[in-house]
Amino acid sequence: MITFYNPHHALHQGQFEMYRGALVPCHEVPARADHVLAELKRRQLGEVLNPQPFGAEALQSIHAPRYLGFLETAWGQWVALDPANAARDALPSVWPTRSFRTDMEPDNFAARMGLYSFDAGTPLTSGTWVAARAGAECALSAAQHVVEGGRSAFALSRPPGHHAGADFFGGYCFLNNAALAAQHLRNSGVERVAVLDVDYHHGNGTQAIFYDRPDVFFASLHGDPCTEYPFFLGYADETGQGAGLGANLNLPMPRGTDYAQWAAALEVALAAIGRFGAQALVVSLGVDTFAQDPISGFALQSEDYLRMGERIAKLGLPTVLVFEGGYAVDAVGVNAVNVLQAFA
Ligand code: 6XA
Ligand code: ZN
Repeated sequence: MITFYNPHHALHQGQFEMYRGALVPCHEVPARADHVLAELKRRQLGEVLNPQPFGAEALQSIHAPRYLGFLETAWGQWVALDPANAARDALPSVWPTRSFRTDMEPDNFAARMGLYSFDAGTPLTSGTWVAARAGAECALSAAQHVVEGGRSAFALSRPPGHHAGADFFGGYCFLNNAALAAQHLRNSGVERVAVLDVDYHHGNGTQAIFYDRPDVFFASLHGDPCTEYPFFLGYADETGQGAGLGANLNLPMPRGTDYAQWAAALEVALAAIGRFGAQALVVSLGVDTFAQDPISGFALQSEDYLRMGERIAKLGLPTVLVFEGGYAVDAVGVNAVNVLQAFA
């Protein structure tokens, strides 16, 4: 399996996230990707390449230009407010909820942070834009590899992407790497693409991006949003809208779900992807379903990721795998690479 690795990922290094009323050290740390890279190399799983550069059009295939413009310039604006800000990350603290307007862009920086985000757990740092853009280029490069006839490719993207929408960040995500890969496949002539999201958390950004489209099927296995982040999307009755009706499948599961239960839901998702007639697959590969994950509630064991990779490979589709969550830092490499090795 070829890997596209983001050489700039460590430039995004948040200090604190808001959690239960306190600023706590970020869970989404550079060591996560370092461990995956080390394990890939240890098992000699295949070439590791830097991504190719892609222009603004590639990002604009999914993201709103005004949002991209904000992300690119946000750090400079944050430091311009106060030079002391250079030593602290920017976190949003005010949001336009129901009854507020979102069609205009206030001048105030805090207001724009809120306009373009949905939580206070996602710090924007000095290197966020460069890291997120290179991470997106990993996903685009992996998709391009598959377009050129490769059976599969892994995007070792960091920061993750599946919570990011067309014009908002949150859930540690800024650019939706999986959506960018899926759209790149579409733009390259693949008519029907499926996204399978196996991260513990519902991929609300990916779902929202494709919700009214019949050409990209989104299937997600995740912790029940009644109790689990991101809470406000990911329910089983969300099946798509308009031309996209029937092209969205949510399979929420309770805390404590083990691999036997999880694998039964995977069968449901894979059968639906088969019926949809997908010609290529994008996997949002989060490994925060691991029993020891510090912020999640499923009970998967390291060996289960081998079974997961083997089963997804049986679909027989050209596949782009994109790294998402997983915070049991010491086990993230083994678990993610188990999926990749078994897939390959
Ligand atoms: C709340 C939890 C964010 C979850 C991020 C994640 N701060 N998403 O792993 O897949
Ligand atoms: Zn997650």
